[in-house]
Amino acid sequence: MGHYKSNLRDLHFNLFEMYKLDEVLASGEFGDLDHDTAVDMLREVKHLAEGVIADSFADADRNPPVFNPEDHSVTIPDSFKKSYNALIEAGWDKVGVDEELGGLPAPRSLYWAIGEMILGANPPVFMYAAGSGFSNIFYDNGTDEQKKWAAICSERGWGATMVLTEPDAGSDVGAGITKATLQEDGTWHIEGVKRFITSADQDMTENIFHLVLARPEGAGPGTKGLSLFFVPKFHFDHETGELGERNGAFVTNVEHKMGIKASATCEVSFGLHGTPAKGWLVGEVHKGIAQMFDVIEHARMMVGTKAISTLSTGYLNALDYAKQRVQGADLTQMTDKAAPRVTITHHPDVRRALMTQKAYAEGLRAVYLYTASHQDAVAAKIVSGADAEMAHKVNDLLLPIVKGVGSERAYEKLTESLQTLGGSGFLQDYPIEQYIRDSKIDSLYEGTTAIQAQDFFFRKIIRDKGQALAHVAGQIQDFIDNGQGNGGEQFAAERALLKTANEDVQAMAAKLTGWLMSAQEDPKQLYLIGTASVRFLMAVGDLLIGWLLLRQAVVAQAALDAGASGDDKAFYEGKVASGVFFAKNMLPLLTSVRQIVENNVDNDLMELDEAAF
Ligand code: ST9
Ligand code: FAD
Repeated sequence: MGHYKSNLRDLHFNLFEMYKLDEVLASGEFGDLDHDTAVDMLREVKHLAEGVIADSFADADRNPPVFNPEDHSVTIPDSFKKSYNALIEAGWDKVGVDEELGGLPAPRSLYWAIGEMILGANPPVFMYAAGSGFSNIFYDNGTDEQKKWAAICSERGWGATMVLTEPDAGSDVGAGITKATLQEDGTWHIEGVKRFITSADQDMTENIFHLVLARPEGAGPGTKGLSLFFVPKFHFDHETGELGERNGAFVTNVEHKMGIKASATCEVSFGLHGTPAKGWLVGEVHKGIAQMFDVIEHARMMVGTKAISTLSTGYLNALDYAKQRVQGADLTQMTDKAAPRVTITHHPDVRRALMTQKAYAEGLRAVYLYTASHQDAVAAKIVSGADAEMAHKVNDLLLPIVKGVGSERAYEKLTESLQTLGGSGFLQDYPIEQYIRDSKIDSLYEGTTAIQAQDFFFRKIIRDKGQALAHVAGQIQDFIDNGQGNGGEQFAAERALLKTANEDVQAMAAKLTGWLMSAQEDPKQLYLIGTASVRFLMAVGDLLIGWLLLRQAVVAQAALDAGASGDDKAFYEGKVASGVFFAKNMLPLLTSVRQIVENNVDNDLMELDEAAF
C-alpha cells in the first residue's frame, strides 16, 4: 500500500450529489462524455495515483533532481520518470485540453477532481505534465501562426514554464528588469536572470517552452510595461516540429529546498551565455500581464487543490493510524490502572483532531469544486443559477479563497495529522512529515497569502462592486432562511450559527469598506485594511466551508432518511457529523475575529519605530 489515500467516495458525492455533474454532462457541451465514462475516468486515475504515481513520492524527495552546471541540465530520478511516464502514456495530461490540441474537453469540476488525486499522490508529476495545458493558453492567446506551434507543443508533449520572478521582483512582478529587444526579423532577444522557475529543465521531454514576462526597450514601468514571450529551449521547424539549434535560455542553478524536492526550482539566464535567447511576442500584442494571468489563474487553482488534497491524504493516513494504535485506557477508566488499553480513536482529543482534519479537508474540497463549477458557464447555471458573466466573476472571487485559505488551512491542519501519530509522525517511516514540508510552499508561490488577501478585497470585491460576493451571499442567505427547501426545522441550530457567522463576515466587509472610503481623506486608513485583510480572507473561507458542509449535511440526511445502509450509511453519517461539528466548533470563532477587526485593528504597529520590533 502506497502513501496516498484518495477519497473517491467524497469526490463522487460532490460531483454527482452536490454539483449535478450528470446534468452538466447531459447538456451536450462535452460531447460524448457521460456518467459512466466520468466514473471510469475517476476510478482509473485513483488506481494510477495510489499506485505508480505515488510510488516515487518519497524516493524523489530523498534523491532529488541533479543539476549539472557544465551543460545547464537537470536530470530527474528514474523512479520519478516512471511515475511521470505512466501519467503521460495514459493521456491524463490531455484531459480538459481543447480537441484542436489533441485533448479531451471535460467539465472543470471533473478535471480538478482528477487533478486532486494526481496532486495528492505526487504534486510535481502534475506540474511537469502541465505542458499541454500551457499549450492551450498559448493557443488561446497566440496569433494564427502561433496556434500551429501550440498544437505542436501539445502533440509532442513538450514541457512548459511560467517565468515571472526575478531576484528583485517577487510579489512585485512589475519591478522586473529582464529586457526584450526587437530584431529586424520581427523576433525578440530576451536578456536577464529569472529565479525560482519551476520545471525549467528536465530530461523527460524533448523540448520545453518558456512563457516569459520581459520589458521591451522603451516600455513603461510596472506590470503594464511587461510583454509575454514564447521562448523555446530548442528552436524547431514551425511546420513539422522537428528540433533545431539550442536557444539561449539556460538553467544556471537549481535551488535546495524544504519540500517538493522532485520539482526542479531553477534560476534561468536568458541571453547571457553567448547564445541569444530568441523569443516571439505572444499574440503580437503587448498585453503581457493580462495574458500571464490566464496561466496564473490556473496555477492558483492548482496550488489550492494541491494543498487541499495533501490535507485529505494526511487526514486519511492519520485516521488509519489512529484506528490501529493502542495506547492508554478509556478516559472514564483513568483511575483503574488495570483497565483494558484502547485504540487512540477512543480518546476525545484524538476524535476532535480527526474531525477537525476531516471537516477542513472535505469542506475545502467542497469549496474548490464549487469554484470549479463556475469555470464552465453551463455548470455554473446548474449549480448556482449564475449566467456566463457572473460565473466568471464568481470564479475570480473564489480563486484567492481556494489558493489562500486552502494553503493556510491545509498546512495548519496537517500538523494535527502529524500530531495524531505522536512521535511516529515525526519519522520518515510515515508520509506526513513530507506532506508538511511539501505543502508549505502553497502559501508562498503563486502569490503569498497577503497578496491573495489584497486581491480578494481590492479587486474581487471592491473593483467588482461586490457583485460576485452578493451572488454567493444570496445563496448563503437562502440556505439560512430556507434550509435548502427542506422546511425550517432541519439543522435549525446549525443554521442559526451560520447566520451569526454570515453577519460577522458582513460586518467585517463593511468595516474594511469603510476604511477604504475614509482613505480618500486619510490614506493611512489603507494600513488598517492591510492589517485586517488576511483575517478577513480566512473568515470568508470558514463561512464558505461552514455553508457548504451544512448543505452537504442536508443531502446526506436525506439519503439516511431514505434508508442508506452499509458503507453509505457510515459515509452519510460522517457528512452530517462534520457539518454539525464545523458549525458548532469553528463558526463561532468568527465572532471574535469580527470583534478584533471592528474594535482592535489600529495603526499602532505602523507607527511603532522599526527598532522596537
Ligand atoms: C509561480 C509558479 O509562483 C508556481 C508553480 C508553478 C507550477 C507550474 C504548473 C502550473 C500548472 C497550471 C497551469 C496549467 C494550465 C491548465 C490549462 C488547461 C486548459 N486576476 O492590480 P494591478 C492583471 S509563478 C486577473 O495594478 P500590479 C490585470 O491584467 C509566479 N488578472 O497589479 C491587471 O490589469 P487591470 C507567481 C489580474 O500592482 C494587471 O494585472 N507570481 C489579477 O501592477 C495589473 O494589476 C505571482 O503570482 C487577477 N487576480 O502588480 C505574483 N490581478 O487592473 C504575485 C492583476 O487593468 N503578485 N491582474 O485589469 C501579485 O499578484 C501582485 O498583486 C501583482 C501586482 C503582480 C498583480
Ligand atoms: P517577497 O515578495 O519578497 O515577499 C516576502 C514577504 O513580504 C511575504 O511574506 C509577502 O507576503 C510579503 N509582502 C511582499 N509584498 C507585499 C505587499 N505588497 N503587501 C503585503 N505583504 C507583502 N516564480 C515564477 O515566476 N515561476 C515559477 O515557476 C515559480 N516557481 C516557484 C517555485 C518555488 C519552490 C518557489 C519558492 C517560488 C517560485 N516562484 C516562481 C516564485 C514565487 O512566485 C515567489 O517566491 C512569490 O511570488 C513571492 O515572492 P518572493 O519570494 O520574492 O517574496
